[in-house]
Amino acid sequence: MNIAIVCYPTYGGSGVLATELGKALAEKNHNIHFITYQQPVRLSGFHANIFYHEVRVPTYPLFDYPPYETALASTMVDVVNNNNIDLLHVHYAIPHAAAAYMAKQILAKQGKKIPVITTLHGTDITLVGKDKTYSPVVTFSMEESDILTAVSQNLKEETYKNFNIDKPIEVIYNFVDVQRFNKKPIAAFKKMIAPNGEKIIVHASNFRKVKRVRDVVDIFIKISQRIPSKLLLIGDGPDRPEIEDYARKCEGCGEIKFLGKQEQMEDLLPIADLFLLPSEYESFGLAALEAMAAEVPVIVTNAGGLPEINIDGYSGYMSNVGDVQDMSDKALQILSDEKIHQQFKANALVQATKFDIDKIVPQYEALYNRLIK
Ligand code: GMT
Repeated sequence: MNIAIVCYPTYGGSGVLATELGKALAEKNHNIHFITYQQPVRLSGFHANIFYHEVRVPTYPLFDYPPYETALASTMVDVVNNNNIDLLHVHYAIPHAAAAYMAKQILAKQGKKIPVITTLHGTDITLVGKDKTYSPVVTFSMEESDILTAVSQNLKEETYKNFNIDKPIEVIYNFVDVQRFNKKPIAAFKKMIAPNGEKIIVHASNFRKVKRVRDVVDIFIKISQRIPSKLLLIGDGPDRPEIEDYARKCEGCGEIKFLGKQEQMEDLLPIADLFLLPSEYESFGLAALEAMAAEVPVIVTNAGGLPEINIDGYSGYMSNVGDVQDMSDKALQILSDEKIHQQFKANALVQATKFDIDKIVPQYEALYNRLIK
């Protein structure tokens, strides 16, 4: 099949998932055409079946806001026409689903019928999409997509709760390439971070309010008062300056390292002893799943779709949003007993395997086959 994938190229989970999906499909001999404004972060190296089409947005003095959506729809039309595309798969509804609708109409006028799949990822529904500034367009473009998928059961329910739509939503969970993430920790790297065998705690996100990164620091402070440990904060975003400031001032926070954006998560995660994701909401929590695939137990909130991927007391623990005390108690329970820690590590891997790339990608392929038939 010739498939066009539209996504955000940045470090957010939706772009990561879309890129990994495209790469996996290319391995299965499909031709994949990524359409976005920048090379996606996880798309590096050459693959004979992968093509990247950059959306250029010419500016003009009149434009205070360059019309990205128009440029994107026009690029979609161009890519479909010139590459014999069978279907458009857009990730994150805003503005991709609306742009796909526009492209579809233009192509229909030219006599070409192109099916559109929209995958909802989370904030396109729960945070941004339901805002009334965007809601009418998001509702309409979801209805007009040929197939609508959500990355968790919770996101499906949230979509029906927040939008007046009748369209069926199919749940296809996010996935992880377990084989790639389940690597032996790089000993030299571990030694550099934790020279005296300290426990390594990791958090990775885009440092937005919804991630509650300050809770990560507070949980860490409580852990480090009892067990020598280091905290690696991976990623970047609007809350980072405030968190850095907080981490500089607090007692015992000298053990916190800000690594910024990192591409090779499969090299970093295996050195971790515990992963923290105390978010206010996660439709899924791909970062936690990647940690679990690297055999790292997770402490997460019981918000959104997180209970669908983490089993409380098995692959990690879950607490109420903001309950820093509970999360640090549970972290200490895992970290202070080697036998328990090893058991949680093994369970995390078992749990991650349920979302392995080999189980999920065929679900998308089946959907595509159904659609083009
Ligand atoms: O978490 C973010 O802010 C990024 C966002 C995105 O769209 O890139 O992530 C969402 O999609 C990911 C991939 O499906 C999910 O794993 C995240 O849970 C989800 N984030 C939220 O729901 C807050």
